[in-house]
Amino acid sequence: MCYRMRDQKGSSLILFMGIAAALAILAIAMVALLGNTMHNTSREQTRTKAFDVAEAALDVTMQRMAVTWPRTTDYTWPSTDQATFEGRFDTQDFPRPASGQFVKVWVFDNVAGPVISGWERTAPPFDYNGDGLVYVDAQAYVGKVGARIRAEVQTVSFELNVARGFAVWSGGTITATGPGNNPNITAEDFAAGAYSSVAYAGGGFVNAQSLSAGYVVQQDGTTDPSQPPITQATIDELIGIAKLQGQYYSGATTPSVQSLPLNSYAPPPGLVILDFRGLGGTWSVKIQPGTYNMTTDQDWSNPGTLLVLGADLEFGGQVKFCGLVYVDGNVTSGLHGTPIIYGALVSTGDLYLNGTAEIHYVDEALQRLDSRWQTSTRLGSGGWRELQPRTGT
Ligand SMILES: [Ca+2]
Repeated sequence: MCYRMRDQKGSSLILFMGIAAALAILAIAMVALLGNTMHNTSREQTRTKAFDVAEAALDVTMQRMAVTWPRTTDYTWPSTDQATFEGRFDTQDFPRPASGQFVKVWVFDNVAGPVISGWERTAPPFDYNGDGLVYVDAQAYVGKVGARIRAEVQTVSFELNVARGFAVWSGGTITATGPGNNPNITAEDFAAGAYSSVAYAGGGFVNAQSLSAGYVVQQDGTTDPSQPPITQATIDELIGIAKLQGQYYSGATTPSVQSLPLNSYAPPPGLVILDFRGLGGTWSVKIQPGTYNMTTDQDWSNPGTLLVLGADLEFGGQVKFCGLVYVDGNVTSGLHGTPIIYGALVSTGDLYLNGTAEIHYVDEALQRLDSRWQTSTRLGSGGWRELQPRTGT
């Protein structure tokens, strides 16, 4: 009896030890598995953080390039911008890598070009071919874990959509006068498109001996000639662009407008808006006698736009301008005024050409205005993809 009890106790002990051993092995395995899982989760969280930083860097770069597209120079973040950006990610949650940069951005063109010393690619770090498309690589390292994104970035341009075919448009009367003076309106490039130039005057023509009768007929037949060639909505949008570019003058800045060095605003951006609306009184912008070459003669590859709102414009000097002149008021050219415009002249009021004015309708110049001002950037059709991050950068 005693032996049988001892045997039973012995068997129970062995069974217990076996179970305990199995449990211990299971516990060790569980701890190892848990540790591994936690490690992987932690690494994945860090990778997500690195990706978020790289994505934020791409967003900031696209915003910066919306204001300043890298046309001709290397694209880099100013050191202050870099410091500000990095300061938004505290070092506790986003530990910095032991070596290399926390975040870095590369820009390179979609074509090969001249190799730039010290640059890792054969494609120049700006829009070398000028097609409004570049690649942006954004990389971030959080601790030892990195993430890198490559995006195709394109410019988005504002389309001016000037109604084509108007060399001169006036909401009032067009007076072209003065013996010995030869105000004339000519069409420069019939061959470039289906548009012929016309002069339209809502109030009719007065003594317009040097205007061909054929010019008063709208040629393309698709646009109502009684409507200004540029809409108010477009003007409002242009004001927004001019403000962004520091080329909008109004209110407190108007005293300086009279002496505005019009010949100094070489394109780009080629946009100046003088706005006198709502100021009370009668305003007139006079271009003083003198020579103002606002464009290279007959070079309409870089046209500009001059808008005068709520004031008259008087050409008192010899002015050469390529692009669109729009005046919400009257336009006069005095005895000494010899405006030469390659593009179009629009006046909501009367147009009085006395000096030796020449208005040359250039359709190509107006076409080019449609891609003149970049308003933003967007991802190109190639979108973005994730790449293997590079160490030691
Ligand atoms: Ca390009």
